[in-house]
Amino acid sequence: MSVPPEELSGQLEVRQPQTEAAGITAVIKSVEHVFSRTDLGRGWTALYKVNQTDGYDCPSCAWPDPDHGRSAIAEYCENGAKAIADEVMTRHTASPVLFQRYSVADLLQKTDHWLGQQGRLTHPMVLRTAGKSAAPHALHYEPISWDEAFDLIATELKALPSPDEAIFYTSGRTANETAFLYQLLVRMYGTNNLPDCSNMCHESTGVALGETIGLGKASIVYDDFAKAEVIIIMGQNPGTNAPRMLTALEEAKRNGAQIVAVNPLVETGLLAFKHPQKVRDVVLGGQTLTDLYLQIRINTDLALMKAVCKLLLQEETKHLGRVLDRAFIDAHTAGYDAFVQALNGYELDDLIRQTGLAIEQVMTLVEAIRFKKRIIICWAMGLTQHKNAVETIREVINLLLLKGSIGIEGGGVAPIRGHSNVQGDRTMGIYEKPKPQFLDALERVFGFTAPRKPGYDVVAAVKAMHEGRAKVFFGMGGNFALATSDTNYCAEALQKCRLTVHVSTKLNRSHLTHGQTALILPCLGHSDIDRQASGEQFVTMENTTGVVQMSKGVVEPISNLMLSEPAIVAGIGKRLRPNFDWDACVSNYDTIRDLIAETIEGCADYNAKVRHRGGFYLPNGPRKRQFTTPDGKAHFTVNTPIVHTLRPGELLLMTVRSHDQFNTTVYGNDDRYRGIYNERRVLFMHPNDIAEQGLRDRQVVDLHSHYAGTDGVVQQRTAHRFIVVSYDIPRGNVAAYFPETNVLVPIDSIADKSHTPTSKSIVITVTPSL
Ligand SMILES: Nc1nc2c(c(=O)[nH]1)N[C@H]1C(S)=C(S)[C@@H](COP(=O)(O)OP(=O)(O)OC[C@H]3O[C@@H](n4cnc5c(=O)[nH]c(N)nc54)[C@H](O)[C@@H]3O)O[C@H]1N2
Ligand SMILES: Nc1nc2c(c(=O)[nH]1)N[C@H]1C(S)=C(S)[C@@H](COP(=O)(O)OP(=O)(O)OC[C@H]3O[C@@H](n4cnc5c(=O)[nH]c(N)nc54)[C@H](O)[C@@H]3O)O[C@H]1N2
Ligand SMILES: [Mo]
Repeated sequence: MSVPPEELSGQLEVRQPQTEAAGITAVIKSVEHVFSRTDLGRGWTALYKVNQTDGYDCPSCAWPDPDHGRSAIAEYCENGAKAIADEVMTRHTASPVLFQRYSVADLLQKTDHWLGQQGRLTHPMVLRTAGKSAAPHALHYEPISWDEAFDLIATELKALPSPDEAIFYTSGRTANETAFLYQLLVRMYGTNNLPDCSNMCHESTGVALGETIGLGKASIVYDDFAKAEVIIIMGQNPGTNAPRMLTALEEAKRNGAQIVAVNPLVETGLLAFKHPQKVRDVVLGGQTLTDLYLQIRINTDLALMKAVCKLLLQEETKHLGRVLDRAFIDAHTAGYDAFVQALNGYELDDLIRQTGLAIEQVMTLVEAIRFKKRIIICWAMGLTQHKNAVETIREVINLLLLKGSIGIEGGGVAPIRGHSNVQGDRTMGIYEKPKPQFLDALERVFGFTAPRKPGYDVVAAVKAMHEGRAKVFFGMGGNFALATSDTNYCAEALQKCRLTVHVSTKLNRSHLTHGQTALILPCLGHSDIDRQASGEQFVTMENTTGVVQMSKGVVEPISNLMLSEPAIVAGIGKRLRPNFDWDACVSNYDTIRDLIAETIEGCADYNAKVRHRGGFYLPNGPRKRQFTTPDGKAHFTVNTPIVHTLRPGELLLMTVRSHDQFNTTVYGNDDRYRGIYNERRVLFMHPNDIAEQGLRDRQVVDLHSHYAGTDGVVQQRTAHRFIVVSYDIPRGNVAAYFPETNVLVPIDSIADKSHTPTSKSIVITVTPSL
């Protein structure tokens, strides 16, 4: 068994969804979370220093810190506090005693919540299955020394017939220094097999923005929120996943901005916000945030964008020169005529019907932006994880280009990143398809021949392991087995490896779906003090708006056997490529930063610039209307909506995060804002769909996906035991939490071009559970 146990708590409680986010409850919850898991001194130190200029980067999301004036209390939110509590907790440790007590098979029976609750990993551990009895209950992880662990990894890597048979995954908490050193080692070894969590996250954004404006990052800075006239938030749940964004939205609102939400669910954080640090809000009630809530059907955002563009073109004929920015279109863009021509081929009614919205609602949005230019569009996983995600995001760009809203104050594109340093990891070269210029720079600075063949992304990596084309898996953080699609297939893939290695802070299911030999290597987290030969070190991270700044741990590591991530990379590097001075890099991270400065564009004087209070902004062409496409223009594109025609009994499922989780780390079983308590195995469903399916509210059901493989044979995948909850969601659409539902997403069901698993549109059927 590799999927999490499919059991119900038996204690589900459903209340009314909340109508206001944050507030004093959030403050209490956050403090509770930290102090229930650690001692007072550690807890305060950790909370007090998060996101301060002399502190460390919150391990939760990638939301930027204000450029001026950080809150004196602390720049953290409830969910940041949970992430911190999870990292600084001292009550328990996942030490060798735990592994002695529980076999791998025992641990597999536990829930992910339980695994996480065991606390920080303290010792390097090894599992050797060769020659052991096949009985899974006999298999235990045992302690191993760091030297032996490094030797083992180097020996296995050297023994591979080709470096392309090894896979080096990265999750998004890894700092720039680690990321740079790690990709260097991997490329010196000879492969570009560097898949990362971006492949499952904002890859569609990167592809779409790369094609249209030349840079796959946000074009706005923090202060633009306060200057915007309209902010459109599509497919994102900031109240849960980027709570500090609500502060920026509140400020925008106070300055007169209109806020529009586009989401199949009415998410609490988008409705109203009580600022926990403002007495007025706490006493009098919070700010209403959203002026217009468009409760759209799943994956019809492209149709909505098209309808809006069509209406804007009509408005322009009525108000000549006032709606579109002709000067910008003429000077800075290409492809306008083809775009308009294709748009003329669509009927407005057809487009709007797909979305499930009323024409009046769409018209309200058009009226909100008709004469405005300072428009920001934000988005996250609700747009990126569909088959046509790249085209949907390109259509968002079409709208902004019509309005001339990119590269101006208070306007632009704002994809909201997930993991705290996922953006920095890419800047540092964690990418399976590196640009030739990047590899040229590596060769110039380091004097070796870099591999030029593109490597595997996440989905390609899983298939390569499953088909025996890759034999070693190395994970720099993350929880690969549970985060990827098709959980069982992915677990089988890992189990076919000769060696699986995980550099981790916490025990997770990927450690339990292991290769023939497996290693767990415990590393320091963001909050831990990192001491090396030259003294205490800091690292650097990049946030959503492209600001790079320092992060320095503040609490004493709970085990002296943990190593920093750079030290782990160097330990392997010394054995694999001994002619490079890995020790110099580890003894003082300034050495790594000097190498970053020499290699990476925009990072000159890195060591000096990151020492400035608040860090520095990386170069960003689109922000200055310098589009870094081959012809220097921003591109209009022609995109086609997908019409989901569901057969009787079929539903379209999106997999979302609860308020009590960080990706695969489950902090608790509540989802307070949506009114769900004590249970994660729930299926949100429209009351009429419940009736139509012959079900009743709270009935226990199994979910099935049906997918024709490349051979045309339809395969059924099942996730068992979910409780139907009647909810305000469009007809035909359902929602459930990830990762429990990943088992339903077939490995081949991916977005065009970006290859992101289609985690937000899975056709399923539902049957009563036996
Ligand atoms: N506390 C906490 N913070 C996190 C994370 C976490 O797990 N916990 N994860 C981090 C990571 S890695 C990421 S990537 C981000 C994720 O942040 P989000 O993208 O906000 O996360 P999801 O829960 O996947 O929510 C997607 C939202 O899109 C909506 N949606 C789904 N399908 C569609 C659609 O077709 N159209 C539209 N318009 N909306 C749709 C859903 O209703 C939901 O509100 O958060 C980061 N921050
Ligand atoms: N169905 C479905 N699937 C999804 C998604 C979805 O919306 N729906 N979202 C996708 C997205 S957006 C993402 S980003 C991926 C996430 O995929 P991953 O990044 O692979 O998963 P996480 O759950 O964030 O990883 C958690 C583990 O990271 C380790 N860890 C935590 N902090 C550190 C650290 O500082 N250093 C190291 N070395 N390890 C650390 C801990 O051991 C912990 O168990 O999942 C994707 N999968
Ligand atoms: Mo993500």
